Amino acid sequence: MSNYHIKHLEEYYQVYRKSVNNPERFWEEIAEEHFLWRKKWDKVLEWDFKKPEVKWFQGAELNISENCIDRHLATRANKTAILFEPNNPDDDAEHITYKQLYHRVNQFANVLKAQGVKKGDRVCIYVPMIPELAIATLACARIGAIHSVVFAGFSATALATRINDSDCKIVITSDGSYRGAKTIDLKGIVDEALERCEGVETVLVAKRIHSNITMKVGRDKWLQPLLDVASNQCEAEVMQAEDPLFILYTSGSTGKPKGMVHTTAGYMVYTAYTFKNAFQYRENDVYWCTADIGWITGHSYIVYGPLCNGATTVMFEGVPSYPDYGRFWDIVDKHKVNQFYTAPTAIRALAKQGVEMVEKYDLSSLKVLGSVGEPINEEAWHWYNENIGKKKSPIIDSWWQTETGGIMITPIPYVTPTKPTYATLPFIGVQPCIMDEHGKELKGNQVEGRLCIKFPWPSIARTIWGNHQRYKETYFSTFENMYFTGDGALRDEVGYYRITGRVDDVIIVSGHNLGTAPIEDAINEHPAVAESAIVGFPHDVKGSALYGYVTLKDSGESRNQENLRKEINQLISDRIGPIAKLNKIQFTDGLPKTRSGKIMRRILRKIAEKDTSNLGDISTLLNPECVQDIMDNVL
Ligand code: 7RM
Repeated sequence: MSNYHIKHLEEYYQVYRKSVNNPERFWEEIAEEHFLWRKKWDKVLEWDFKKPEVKWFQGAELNISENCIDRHLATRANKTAILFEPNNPDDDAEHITYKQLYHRVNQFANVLKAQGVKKGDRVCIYVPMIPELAIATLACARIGAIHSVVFAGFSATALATRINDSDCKIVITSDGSYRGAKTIDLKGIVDEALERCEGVETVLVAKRIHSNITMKVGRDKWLQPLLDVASNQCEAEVMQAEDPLFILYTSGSTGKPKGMVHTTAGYMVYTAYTFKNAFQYRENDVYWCTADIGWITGHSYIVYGPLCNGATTVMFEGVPSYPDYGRFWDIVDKHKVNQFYTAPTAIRALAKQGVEMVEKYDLSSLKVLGSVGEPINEEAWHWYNENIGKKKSPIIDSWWQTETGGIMITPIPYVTPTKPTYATLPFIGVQPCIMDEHGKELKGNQVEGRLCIKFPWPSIARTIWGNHQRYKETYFSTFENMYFTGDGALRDEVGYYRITGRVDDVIIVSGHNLGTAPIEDAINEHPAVAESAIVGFPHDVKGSALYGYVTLKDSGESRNQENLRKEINQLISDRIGPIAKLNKIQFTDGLPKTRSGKIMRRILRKIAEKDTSNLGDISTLLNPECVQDIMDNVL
């Protein structure tokens, strides 16, 4: 039996038990059979959550770019590695084969070397979703430079903070980017950011929109002419298993962003293994994850996981609404996509458009649907299942984090029976547990509390760049000897996990612990409602009371708002109980969201508490403009 590809539920349980009973033996087998090593490890695992310290495959030597590319050349040279779908649907898609990717990554790696980039240097990549983005990350990996990809929708301030925190000397960017009907002046944003970044010596600029930009002499260089003269052969740097591969910033609930550090071998083994199984990828499948490579989802499941498996991975430059809301389905139809991975926020936005936008397209190629990023509400789950999967494609509601590097709790499609809004079972090798507020583990089924992980998995982030103390405090100090996720979860009667949302989203009303997610689910069942977010605000009697922000499918909804409020509270009362009824319901045109689509409850909470003196930096939001409007209409 090959443990690498799980095909039945019994097999899942059997392999899971093996992975927990003897993790070292288990991961060693996976690592040995499916990857290319320059030298094997001396020790599989060394760990201590108290320090905290985790080391996988110590002593091993490898290069992840060889695993993503070179290793496939013998059998897959002419297979499409990256299928690039441009913003404009009238432009041709680009099929980059493994052979071409090999040459382009090597050229890019040689350009970086020529610019003086060395092993261990940090390289900031601020590039939109064009092939150069994936190629730049792989080129860094090839020469052992640590990439720090910053999502190309972030502001100059956010970019500058990230460049300075990890002390990058070089920035890779483009003249601009396309976003639906708009263009964005990326280079202008870089110029503004660099006024605050003294350490940056070089900026490499890819040409995308052919705009008229200024190039600072001595600092800025066009990328293409350098690539044109670079050799397409570049020997891969030999890396130690625990050498950092990349830094990726994730925003904390307070303070400056945390630069999560992922290392080479463990990250590679885990993302590759989860990709294969969580998506049931087969050799000729076309896989598409709609995330941006600027997020961990893109790092692990557009670039590294798929390419390590020799997969065809779609990279989409545009947005779901351009030229119209049928774009995702148009792409699925056009490229015969087999696995489709997206976020609940996108599903809800598309569901709002009605099924006409879906019905125009042939979606019969789809075999697996994925969801990630936040809890998927019932309503969205069913819409996805019925209209996109036609009740034939299992939905994998996959829970994980920037910090975990790879998928942690997920159904395995065609293996684990799904249940709406449940991430279901831990992935192989993952040992979750549920803790109460006092630090006691809640054993058995039908329990609810805080989600922790007891034992290291290969792709756990090793530290926060430049601040190991903060890493320790954030993840290893709340519960002894455990990794604390910051999320709440429940385990049902059969052992399935449901993520109830960030623990800071738990609101205590008259002594009852209420998670925001189930209340939002109930509200979203109302046919007029598009999205909702619940926060707490101080209340004389109840301690906290509930404040709901609701957006309607038809924002011009002429119905009486008072009636709508009653209907919404009736629904909550029916689904959860009268205790969860909302004291205040504010209708709004938009909810503040992060660029990756997570609702910023922190801001909504402050507004509901009427404490708007310090909302924090809202410039990195997707839609900062809605904040003022919400404040103006607060109840
Ligand atoms: C992959 C990613 C992590 C946080 C995490 C959760 C939430 C992610 C799910 C989910 C419920 C899911 N990384 N989250 N996936 N909540 N169900 N399937 O999103 O670092 O950007 O965010 O996202 O709160 O802690 S992330």
